Amino acid sequence: MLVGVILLMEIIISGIRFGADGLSMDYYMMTCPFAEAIVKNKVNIALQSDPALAAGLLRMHFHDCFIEGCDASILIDSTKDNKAEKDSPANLSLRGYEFIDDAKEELEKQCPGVVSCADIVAMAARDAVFFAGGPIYDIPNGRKDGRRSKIEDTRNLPPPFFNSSQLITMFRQHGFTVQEMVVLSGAHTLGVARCSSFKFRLNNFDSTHDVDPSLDSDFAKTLSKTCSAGDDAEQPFDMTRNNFDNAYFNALQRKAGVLISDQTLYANPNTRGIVNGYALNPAMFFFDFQRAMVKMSLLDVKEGSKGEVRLNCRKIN
Ligand code: HEM
Ligand SMILES: *[C@@H]1O[C@H](CO)[C@@H](O)[C@H](O)[C@H]1NC(C)=O
Ligand SMILES: CC(=O)N[C@H]1CO[C@H](CO)[C@@H](O)[C@@H]1O
Repeated sequence: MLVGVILLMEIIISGIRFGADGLSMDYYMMTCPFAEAIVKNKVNIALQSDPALAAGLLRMHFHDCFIEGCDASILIDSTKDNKAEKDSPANLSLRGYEFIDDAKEELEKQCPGVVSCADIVAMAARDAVFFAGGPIYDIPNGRKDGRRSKIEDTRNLPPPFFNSSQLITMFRQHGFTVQEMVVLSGAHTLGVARCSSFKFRLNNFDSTHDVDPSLDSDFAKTLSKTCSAGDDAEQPFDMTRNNFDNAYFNALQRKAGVLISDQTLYANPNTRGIVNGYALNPAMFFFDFQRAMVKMSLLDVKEGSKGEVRLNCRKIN
């Protein structure tokens, strides 16, 4: 009897629709039962030798999903006839490609032609968040890999100088609420930005200010010092760059956000309350973050014949 009830619940849970019919929890249960475990294990091992990879994997998933949907288009290498997303300036600092290749290779050995690159990116981002100390959550799988990757599509990515209304508009176009935009920005609890992404805040900011007035003056000195090492010098978003925590939101309250697009969330009264909430309550940040991540992982996914399972993540079959 109990077994029957559990089975029934399993069926109901795996039957939950995500607005993406071809996707489900346990998608690989019959075809590649260890797919999730293989990715999780690989992420765990990789982060032990390179904790900064967590940020790379998380950002890669975001860039993938915001351009052409979560279809691993971000992984395609350019060819002589096609400049791919990868070669856009907005993407040059992405890291983690080798990790995805490595995971794909292992999965191809275990279950050839079954696990899509798009699912690997989504699972790796999810596992990276967890191993960095963030929330644990489940995502449905079954994303197919896309056949298009064009440099010009990267204009759908938000640039670092956007103010909160521009961010709100861009995220709304992808179906996200204001609160979801703010909580997803909390991904900047991991990783770094390079000086080229924020140096315009430090000199000749606008006609009346030399330095961005939304920036704390001591923190402005810290950023200038970072930039004295050149455009590629890295500035952590918060004091714990490899820990998934709410320190990012605390930094915004101190006017120590690295990008304009970070600090604007506190400067603008429409989003300040949300920032204050997450700064005060890390559990609420974690809860809302994982929900928004599941939503992001379903953006315009390709199902069935709309895509393929790439054999090499860098090349269309
Ligand atoms: C709200 C709009 C966003 C803007 C304008 C933005 C912009 C940026 C920029 C400019 C960088 C630094 C790139 C560099 O200088 O090398 C960066 C890094 C990063 N972004 Fe975002 N981002 C946004 C939202 C997101 C979202 C939604 C996620 C994930 C859910 C994300 C995850 C990351 C991560 C983890 C890093 C650090 C990467 C590393 O250290 O390798 N970002 N972002
Ligand atoms: C954001 O930037 C846009 C374009 O520059 C501008 O029209 C708008 O007034 C700005 N909004 C805020 C809240 O600063
Ligand atoms: C958004 C972003 O990261 N843009 C940078 C991408 O890389 C080029 C070249 O390194 C920089 O000039 C951009 O600022």
